[in-house]
Amino acid sequence: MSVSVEVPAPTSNRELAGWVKEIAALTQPDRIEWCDGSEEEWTRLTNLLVEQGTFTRLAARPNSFYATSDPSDVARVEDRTFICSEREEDAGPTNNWIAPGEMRETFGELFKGCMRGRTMYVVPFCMGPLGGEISQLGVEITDSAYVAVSMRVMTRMGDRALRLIEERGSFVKAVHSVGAPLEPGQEDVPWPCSSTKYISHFPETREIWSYGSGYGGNALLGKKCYALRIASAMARDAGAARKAGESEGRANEGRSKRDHGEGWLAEHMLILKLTPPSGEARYIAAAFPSACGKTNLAMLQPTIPGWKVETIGDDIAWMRFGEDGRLYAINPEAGFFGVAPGTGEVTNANAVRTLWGNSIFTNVALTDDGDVWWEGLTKEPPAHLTDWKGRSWTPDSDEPAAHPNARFTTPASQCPIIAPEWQDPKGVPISAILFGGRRATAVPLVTESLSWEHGVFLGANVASEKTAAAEGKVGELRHDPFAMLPFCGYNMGDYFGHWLDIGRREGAVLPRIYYVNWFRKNADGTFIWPGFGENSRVLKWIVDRLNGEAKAVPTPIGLLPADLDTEGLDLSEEDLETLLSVDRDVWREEAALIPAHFETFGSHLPKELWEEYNALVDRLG
Ligand code: GTP
Ligand code: SPV
Ligand code: MN
Repeated sequence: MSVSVEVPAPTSNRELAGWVKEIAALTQPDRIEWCDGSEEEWTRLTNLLVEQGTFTRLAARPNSFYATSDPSDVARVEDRTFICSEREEDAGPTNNWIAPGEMRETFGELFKGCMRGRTMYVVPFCMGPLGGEISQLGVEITDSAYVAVSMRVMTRMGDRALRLIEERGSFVKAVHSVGAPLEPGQEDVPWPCSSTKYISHFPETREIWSYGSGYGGNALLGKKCYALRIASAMARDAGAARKAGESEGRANEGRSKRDHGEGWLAEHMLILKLTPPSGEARYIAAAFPSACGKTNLAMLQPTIPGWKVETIGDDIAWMRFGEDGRLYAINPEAGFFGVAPGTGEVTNANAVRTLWGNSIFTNVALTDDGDVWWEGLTKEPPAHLTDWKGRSWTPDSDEPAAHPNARFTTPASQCPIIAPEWQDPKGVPISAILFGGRRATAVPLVTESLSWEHGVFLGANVASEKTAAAEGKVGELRHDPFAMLPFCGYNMGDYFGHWLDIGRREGAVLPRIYYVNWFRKNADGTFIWPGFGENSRVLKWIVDRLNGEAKAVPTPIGLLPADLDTEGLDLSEEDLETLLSVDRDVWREEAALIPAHFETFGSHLPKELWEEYNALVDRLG
């Protein structure tokens, strides 16, 4: 750690040193601190956050802290998130776009002096195991100690990442400010932020600039901003460079040589390891939109005897082809930034056990004896709480005690079922990919795709009811292709094409693709499928299919289970029938929604997806 605006940067990477100097000149912080990732630093910064009133130390959990945000800063701000590609067309119809020149001009003004009165933290980090071939490096400059300590949980942060940056030379530049400069003598607030917000990405120069928010997805820039938006563009460019004979086009400045091998995938996916009672372990990746069950599935406790699930990752997967033609996935993160409400002994005991200490809790409720609570943690709420807005709360209160998007930040290594190979730099070979979302109607419990192309078609048509993970109206149905709608760093039509290209790779041994839906509802609005641990029945069917041991029935939309294991399940015949059948009339209506969705991508939509659409319409008759 070194403190001062004057001291030379503790790095031999001149580009990094120069950039830090440049950002400091622009933002004018009182101090600069280079984060080393040490225990000492964590203790000092968490103490500082307690002193400042951002953190409350939890009496009931070692080395753990409670924070509440400004009530206006609780989720990702999708309408303030921008892809600043040179050409608007490259951002595509699903992203907000601002021309990079214009955005830089705005930031030149906005960031001028924005760190006055604050400390600027320089946070070197590595996404993925340190030194791994698939891993990537970055540096986040931030004026928030909350962000610096959170990055230590969520990424491999500090000296070792800095040494790798010096070895490799290249890194992604990420600048973050809460946008709340302090005048001399002005007192700080526990959660500084600004009503002006920009979460901006420059895919061509691999830069991220974020202003005005302290919330995870807006401020921990290694996560969604880098590991999905920037990384998806890197992954596409790698394939594009290959296609262009590795010579021209996008092979320019700011890109590492490693980008020019072969296309890869940066996805909003959990990774789990599933071991049958007898037999070979399989690795499965699954993409569901935000707050639709990734963390829960990643940590699932099977209800069927003898089956074992272990966790590799709960939110993001990077996948590359191995020499054997299989797709190998790593979890680029080191921690879980999980939805608290609904996480309890019954639904996700493994997450609850992960949270024993060394964790940060944001926008949950505080108990009178210095612990945390949220809806669903226990069946009965405590008699008295302090809610996330700091108000006295009892079970009679009108509002929930925790914000619906309250989150925990916790080290992945603490998960009792973390797979021993979760940090293997080579990654794990993926056998199946699942897509899914929240659908009260129409969509069966599980459908197997007919081919890779059909699987891509299913991914392109993911639709889900909106959740509290982003600002906006909860419950509205929206298309969320591949669960990547808010996270794709380039034209989503081209992204579909990239997935099709992956399938055409010579010698590829591709995962099979499935579509799942845990959220089918009865007329009275209750979930039909019990979900959570019972989802292991669906995973079992999938693995049995991969092994050629389970039967499927062909339907117009794909293959449905003929022999799902329902032993001991408390579900009526009628409900099972609803979950495992296809209503042609309903599906004709579903199919009728596809053309308008596809047309938004214009000429960027691969023709193969129109062919899949036509084939579906034919099969529906
Ligand atoms: P992000 O971190 O936002 O990407 O979310 P996620 O996809 O990891 O979602 P998570 O697993 O945290 O689940 C979000 C909410 O869905 C929680 O309140 C869960 O209790 C609920 N949920 C998860 N799995 C199931 C399920 O199988 N059935 C039902 N009914 N609810 C579920
Ligand atoms: C999500 O919203 O998908 C999350 C939380 O996983 S955030 O990091 O805020 O994006
Ligand atoms: Mn997520």
